[in-house]
Amino acid sequence: MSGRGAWQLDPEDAVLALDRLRDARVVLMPTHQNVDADGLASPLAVRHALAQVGVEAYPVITDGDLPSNLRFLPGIESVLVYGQDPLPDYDRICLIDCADRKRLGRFSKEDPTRLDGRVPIVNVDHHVTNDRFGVVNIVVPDASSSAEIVAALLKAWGTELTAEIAQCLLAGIFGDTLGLRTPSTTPSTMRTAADLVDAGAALVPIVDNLFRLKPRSTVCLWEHALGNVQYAGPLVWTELTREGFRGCGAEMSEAEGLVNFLAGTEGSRAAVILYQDNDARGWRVSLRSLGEDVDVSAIAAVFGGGGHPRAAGVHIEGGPADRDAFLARVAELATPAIPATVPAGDDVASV
Ligand SMILES: [Mn+2]
Repeated sequence: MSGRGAWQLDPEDAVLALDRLRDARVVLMPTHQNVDADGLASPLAVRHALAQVGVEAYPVITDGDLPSNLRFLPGIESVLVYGQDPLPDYDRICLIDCADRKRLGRFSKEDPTRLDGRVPIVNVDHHVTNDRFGVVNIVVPDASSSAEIVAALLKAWGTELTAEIAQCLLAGIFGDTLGLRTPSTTPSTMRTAADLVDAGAALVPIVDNLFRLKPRSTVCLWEHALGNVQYAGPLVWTELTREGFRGCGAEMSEAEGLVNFLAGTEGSRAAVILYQDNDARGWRVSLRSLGEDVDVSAIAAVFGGGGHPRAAGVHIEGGPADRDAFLARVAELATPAIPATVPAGDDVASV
């Protein structure tokens, strides 16, 4: 395999991961906060695969409810919702698509020792900021999605690629690549997608549920968000308040496509959406870069966040003044550096 974005799974890592999971009684697969298609469909695919070798595995939603647009995924009835469903007695953790094991919603917040390594963690991810916290780490930043990595992993495991598994994996790939449209989409992403369709994945439910169908509450939420759009230097930004969500009867996942919509705004360099926390003590922030010259994962890292160069996230604490200071700093960081033109011999103090 060669060409842009070519990567290969380390076969030894694949074997190690299977060894670590196959001898488990029960594998728990907590998903990242505000779970998306890749974050849920990839663990679901692994659940189906482990069932073939007689191992039980359960994906867990770690904050909020099951997003309604992901209910079409095969096996969704096995997904546990933290705080609603009792957790099974597990002896292995498999984190997929989780760059940061400390940000797993209430699962990590209510008992951080769950992720201190006492229960061995298998870590599968494609975020460049993943700090390889597992006993086995399969981290491939060049992969478009965790689902693309899992597709390679299951091939290495000799898993039978059923229609259910194919549907989960294609949903994950489509979710993260916006339907094979992002710069992270490579020829091999497309080949994997084609293989999944060959194996029985159905395109229409994926496109309908991830991109086309929306409840009226989503239109209401977008109206609210677009009505508050502001421009600050190189930034286009908006804020979604608790009242906005409540007034529209909308859930968090209904805002997902908004930041990508704003990221197409000509004349800006980065798009920012602030989602007010439920306790109003801060904001979850989504960042998107409009061009290759702005690395939003580097900007997010300044504030303790992370992600990909073109799409990143961070959490900020405080009130409106902290929010404004944050936006001013992000605007500064997204502004192209002006080459130094200070004439030789000039006094620094006069600059
Ligand atoms: Mn992902």
